[in-house]
Parts: sequence; structure tokens; C-alpha cells
Amino acid sequence: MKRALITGVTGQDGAYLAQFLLKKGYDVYAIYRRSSTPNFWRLQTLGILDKIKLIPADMADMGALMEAVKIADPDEVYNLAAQSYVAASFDQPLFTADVDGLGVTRLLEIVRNYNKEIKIYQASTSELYGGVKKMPQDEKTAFIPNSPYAAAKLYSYHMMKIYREGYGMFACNGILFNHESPLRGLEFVTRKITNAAARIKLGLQKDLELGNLDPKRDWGFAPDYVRCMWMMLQRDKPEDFVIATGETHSVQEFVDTTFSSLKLNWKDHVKINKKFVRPLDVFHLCGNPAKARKELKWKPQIKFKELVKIMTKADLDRWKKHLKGETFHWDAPNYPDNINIYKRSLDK
Ligand code: NAP
Ligand code: G4F
Repeated sequence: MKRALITGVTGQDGAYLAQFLLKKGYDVYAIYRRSSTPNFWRLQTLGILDKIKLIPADMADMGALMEAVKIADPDEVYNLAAQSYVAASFDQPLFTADVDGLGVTRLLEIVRNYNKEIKIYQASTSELYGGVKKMPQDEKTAFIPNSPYAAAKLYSYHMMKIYREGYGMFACNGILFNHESPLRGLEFVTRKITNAAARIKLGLQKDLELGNLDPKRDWGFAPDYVRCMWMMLQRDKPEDFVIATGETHSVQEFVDTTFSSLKLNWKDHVKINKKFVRPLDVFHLCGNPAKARKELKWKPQIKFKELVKIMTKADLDRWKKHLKGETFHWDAPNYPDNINIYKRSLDK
């Protein structure tokens, strides 16, 4: 049975990847950060919380990370942990650099010392292309990071390459374009829109405030993208891949498609609030996934319209159930008793 270690398992991609690897028969270990309020709701929603072996650790804590690698003794490491919200990286640039940049070097150093045969996937990002004018972007396009987040991810992108070429390690960057789902965090623009539109439809909210309707993104579906992470690590040769749909749409198109599907006119509800504008933004991203299509035989199953439909339906169903009095995993979170959290004290 293959063993995997996932960092960032409580996030959108971590949860879908854990589900995917469990279905493939993997023994799944994952690190999580202890917080005052537990955030296992995605794993609970997917019904997999009790199937994962959880190890407390933080990307800033070298000792705990080292312990996690020893306990998991993995064949594959998927590094998805990050301060992933671009806007927040302007408020917390040093923290973002520590987790998203140095955190990766910590992991690489640990793996290099523990077992160089372990394959590592790094959650790299289309944000690296920030200010690029060339469309579409591919593996050969030069990077122009436009945020502290992107700068930290550019550092980790290069560290992966350096460990691959310098030490012969199986280290791959997945340069993933935006991918969304009903498990997306509520602050990201897609989920902010579908959640608000569902609430507006049900009379729970009147308006939706957004920063800017012009930016364009290449939006895909998260479960399609985690499949690709795994595919990259099944090859004989480590390489970097752009993962995208190849289509691009504006925030306004996302808004319009969502509101129209609910028979609402977005112009009656959407307000612009400069509070949500970033000091520097990324205005147009469009990926070229030709290499992934050719070499991994990967292709996205869900594109823009279907994605909007899936997310809007999930939010509408959830709020309808809420109105009927149903509670959800995120309503009253507590550390459940029936989960496999590794405790050092019990292991001695
Ligand atoms: P997400 O939902 O924000 O999840 C991020 C995960 O990282 C969470 O589990 C979070 O834990 C964990 N984390 C944050 N800081 C940590 C720390 N100091 N130590 C340990 N864990 C920490 O992000 P996502 O959308 O799943 O994205 C996964 C990865 O792909 C991220 O690295 C992101 O930057 C990258 N990426 C995402 C996209 C996208 O469109 N989704 C595109 C390209 C790249 P808590 O739950 O405790 O906060
Ligand atoms: O949904 P967003 O916050 O995602 P962003 O910045 O593209 O970052 C996401 O995708 C990256 C891959 O390219 C990942 F690396 C990263 O971790 C994250 O998952 O914003 C999308 C666009 C931006 O241009 C933003 O300025 O929407 C614009 N926007 C306009 N009004 C807004 C809002 N974004 C948010 N979050 N909230 C607004 O009110």
C-alpha cells in the first residue's frame, strides 16, 4: 500500500486530494495546524475525516515537520499548505514568505536528509505570471509576480527546481490556474459570488460588494486539478506542468452567469467597494495546458458554465437546508473524538 503525506489537508485541495488518494487505496497521512476552533469541516463534508492519520505540525515548525515525515514515512509528499489568499499576503507579507516560501525549503531539506527517493509535489500557481501580457501562459512563459504571495511562491518554485537538478530529487511544480468548488473558501471571489447570490435569492442578504469586475481568470474545477497532482508523481521523470482549462472569463461574467442562473439581475445587487481592491492586482490569466494534455493525458472535465452551476446549486441547497433548521459541520465545530490524531505522548 502506497503512503502519502499531505500538507494543507484542511483546505479545498487537500480535502479533495485526500479523498482521491483514499479511493486509490493509499494510506493517507496529513499535517494540520491546531487552531482554537477546529476546521475539519471539508473532511467531514466529504466523509473522510476518520480515514486520515493526522499529525499536528506547522510549515514554520521544522521539528514538527521532520517528525511528520518520519511518522508518515511516505512514498509521496503533496505540499498544499500555504497562506493562499493573495489579498492577505499584502497585509502579512512576512508570514506569507515564511509559510509559502521558506516552508517549502524546510520540507525539501527534511526529505533530502530523510529519504531522497520520496516524490514531492509543490502547489505552485498561475499567480507567478502576474504582470505577463502574453496569452496563453505555458511552462516557458517568464514570470512577473505581482504580490507578496506570488513572490513567495516564485521562491519555492525555484527551490523545487534547484533540489530536482542539484540533488536529483523527484520534485515537481504544478503551476495550477484558479480552481474552485463548493469547498472553496468564502473569501475567494467565485465562492463569495455564489454564496451571496444564493442568499440574495432566498432573501437572506440584499447586496454583494466586490472590488473590481474586470479581472479575468482561467477557472477550473478543483477535483479535476487534484487528479493531476497525483498524475505528475506517477511519472518516471519529474517535470513541471501548467494545469488550466485554456478558457478565460471576467469576474463580471462569473457574476452575470451566477445571478442569471438564479433569475436575478446582478445590476440590482452588486456594489463596488474599493476595500476589496488590492495594492497591485493580476488582470488577465489564461493557461495553456497542452503539455499536461499530451504527456499526462489530462484534460479538465468541468468548464466555466458547469462550474458556476455546481457551485451555485451547492450554495443554494445549503442555505435552503439552513432555513429548514439543518446544521452543518462548520456551524458548531469541535474536535471530534473519533479521529486519528497522532500524539507523541502515547507513542513513547
Ligand atoms: P486553502 O483552501 O486556503 O488551503 C490552504 C491549506 O494550507 C489549509 O489547510 C491551511 O490550514 C494550510 N496552512 C496554511 N498555513 C499553514 C501553516 N503555516 N502550516 C500548515 N498548514 C498551513 O487553499 P487551496 O485552494 O486548497 O490551495 C492549495 C494550495 O494550492 C495552496 O498552496 C495554494 O497556494 C495553491 N494554489 C491554489 C490555487 C487555487 O485556485 N485554489 C491555484 C494555484 C495554487 P488551515 O485550514 O489551518 O488554515
Ligand atoms: O478569487 P481571488 O481572491 O483569487 P486569486 O487572487 O486569483 O488567487 C487564487 O488563485 C491563485 C491562482 O491564480 C492561487 F494561487 C491563489 O492561492 C488563490 O487560490 O481573486 C480573483 C480576482 C482578483 O483579481 C481579485 O482582485 O477577483 C478579483 N476580485 C474582485 N473583487 C475579488 C473581489 N477577489 C476577492 N477575493 N474579493 C472581491 O471582492
